[in-house]
Amino acid sequence: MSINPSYTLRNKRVWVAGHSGLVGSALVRRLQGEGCDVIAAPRESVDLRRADQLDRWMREAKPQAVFLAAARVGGIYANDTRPAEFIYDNLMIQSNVVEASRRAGVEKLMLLGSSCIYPRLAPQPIPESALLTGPLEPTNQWYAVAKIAGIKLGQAYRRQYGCDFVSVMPTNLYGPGDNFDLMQSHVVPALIVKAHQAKISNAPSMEVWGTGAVRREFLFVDDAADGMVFFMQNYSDEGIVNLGPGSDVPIRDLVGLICKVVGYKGGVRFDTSRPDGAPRKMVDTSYAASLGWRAHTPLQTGLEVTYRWYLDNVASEKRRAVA
Ligand code: GFB
Repeated sequence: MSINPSYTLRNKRVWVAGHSGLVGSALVRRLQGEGCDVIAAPRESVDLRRADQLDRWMREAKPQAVFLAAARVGGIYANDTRPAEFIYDNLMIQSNVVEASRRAGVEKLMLLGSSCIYPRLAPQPIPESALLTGPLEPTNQWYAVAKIAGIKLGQAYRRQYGCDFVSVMPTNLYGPGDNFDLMQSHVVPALIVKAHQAKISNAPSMEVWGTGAVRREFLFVDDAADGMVFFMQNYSDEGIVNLGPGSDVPIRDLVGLICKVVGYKGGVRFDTSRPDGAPRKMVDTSYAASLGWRAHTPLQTGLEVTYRWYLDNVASEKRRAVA
């Protein structure tokens, strides 16, 4: 039985681990309508890689439900150049949060994975059953291995201890609160920065990494948060659930869309010395749909909201720092 409609977040103490990140901040926004008490672990005193610090905080905070949205994340360059951080930090965060949640008697926990857990050449769209059926994409294998271990942790704790721990796998995420640092970011925030800077400096062209031919599927982060809350309340099984909008685009078309949203009319230079990463990773969302959830936000709308957030929160900060 996959559906367990009985879990309610109302009046519960709900810990959003990673509350200030892209997904965590969207979850905090989304949970405002659920009548729960959202709690956060202070970053200064609780390093989730440290079991002792986490245990101390858990004993006082006593969360009843946990969204594990804390992770070491980044785009293709960060993943490829900082493999140790991506595997170590994520393994530690997941192991500590899962074990501390078991010890604290947490009623329900949701782990957040990623579409990069699937084999590089998985069938498209990728069904949940493709997990562990082939070699991973080399640029993010470290992160992927840690995320697969997270899924397996949740499944093992469910089997051995009867913990109600579930996992969802969103495809590439973007939205307000994203990381706009070009050396760490994913493609959407990177191209927003590049198109914006090219526009304000009247540059004849902007640089795009790779060939532009690979395809990606982008899920607006508020849709992802909505899906996470939905499955927290309505799903209780060891099988993973893909979250995505159900359509993907070549990077070349994403560039065109972002230039339109930003209002940049110059040219594009593809730097093919940069890696492309996986040729395609569009997830099969039919399982999520059969359980009653779909994403709503069209890509252009999500990009417009994200660009507005960038102008109000990142570009304006930079202008103030220069003034
Ligand atoms: O979003 P992204 O960094 O990560 O890159 P992945 C997606 C595609 O966009 C790649 C191209 O083909 C990049 O080469 N791209 C073009 C750019 N211009 C840029 C740019 O300026 N910056 C960036 N970052 N990319 C990530 C994984 O893979 O997917 C993570 O590394 C995570 O671990 C995430 O799993 C979902 O989609 O290739």
